[in-house]
Amino acid sequence: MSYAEAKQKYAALGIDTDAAIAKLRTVPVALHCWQGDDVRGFDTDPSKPLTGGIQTTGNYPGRASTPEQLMADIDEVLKLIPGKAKMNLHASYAIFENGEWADRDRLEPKHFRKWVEYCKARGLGCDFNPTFFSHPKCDPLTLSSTDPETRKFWIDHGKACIRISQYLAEELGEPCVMNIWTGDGYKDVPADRLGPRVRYKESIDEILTEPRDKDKVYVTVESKVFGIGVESYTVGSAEWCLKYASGRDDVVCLMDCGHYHPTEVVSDKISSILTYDDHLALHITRPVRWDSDHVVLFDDETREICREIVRCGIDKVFIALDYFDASINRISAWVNGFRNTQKSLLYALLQNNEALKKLQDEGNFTRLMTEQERMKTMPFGDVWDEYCRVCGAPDDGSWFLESERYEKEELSKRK
Ligand code: RNT
Ligand code: ZN
Repeated sequence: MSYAEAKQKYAALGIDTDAAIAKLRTVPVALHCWQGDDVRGFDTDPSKPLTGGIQTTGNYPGRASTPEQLMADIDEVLKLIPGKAKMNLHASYAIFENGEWADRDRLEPKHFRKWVEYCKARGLGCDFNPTFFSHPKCDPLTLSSTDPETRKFWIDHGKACIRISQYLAEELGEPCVMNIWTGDGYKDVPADRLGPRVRYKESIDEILTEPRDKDKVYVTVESKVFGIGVESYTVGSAEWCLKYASGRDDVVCLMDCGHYHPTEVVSDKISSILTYDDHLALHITRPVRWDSDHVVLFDDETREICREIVRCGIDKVFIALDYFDASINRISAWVNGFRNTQKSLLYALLQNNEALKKLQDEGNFTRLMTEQERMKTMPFGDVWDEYCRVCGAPDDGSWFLESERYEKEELSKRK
């Protein structure tokens, strides 16, 4: 009943709520496997600290420490979220069988066979990330290292990851976004900023000589402003990545909300890139004062990002989540962030964009402000509830009970 009323109210503004719901159900949002285990992965000593300038804080009990636990946790998340998810894996989540182990430059598709089985059984596509951190060969530079052997190791890792991405795309029948991010940089004022950036370019050029179907594997480069321990200089800066992607037709820019100066916002950058490019990739996260990777909320900036995604072309943007909070129940962290992203996308699909754009173009800014404010108290919650219902997902009032049950029966038993 309340949905029928909400539907009418939106229809009076020319907005089709059923169409918005149907559209959102087709838009993939990549679910990052690394929220479940504090970015530890399975291929190196999990007791070693995370490197590459990123850090998780908190020691909430229940962290997944085996592939089986991580997969079980993701299953729990999938039960509690509406919409179309796809997996997002890091190379460090390789699953070795029969006592075998391979270093990052030797990773093969078979090390992701179990993930392929997992995704197939759940109808999920999968994105992929080479892991250029938390490894003894981070010197701390990787692709921009001065040491040719170190550079070669990481180039070979990148190439191996292209082969794995191709395998994931082929097996799962959905394109794979392969994102290159490194924490390469310096703690203190460098004497040579150009050298590492030139080497970075040469290394990524070399990685991209690896054959792939370019309509199946989309390579992205993710920029950053600084990391912990690399505060003064980041090789893959915003300008570097923008220029790199614009210099090639087979590389897409990836923007992470936490990778800019504190008053910069990603929402304003989306249209600049899509003025020139067919595609753009995002890591949706929430920076609190810095690149803190907090759980995504249904907040102003997330809504504005989603409004821009919808206005510029929702099918042009590869949407992925990227946060890791170890201070709260990790399943709830995952579910809240995914649901809030979905909520923001649905909210964005329910704007009367055409009418608002017309007001802007006519220069009627008084009315534009008034109409934009009016949209904020439309009965959005009823449409969201309906969306969850048609997706077969629990509503906002009930998913947490199931998450609590899982915590009690499963997570609390983990060492
Ligand atoms: C780090 C980047 C990067 C990572 C993941 C784990 O600052 O945001 O995307 O968070 O690859
Ligand atoms: Zn990121």
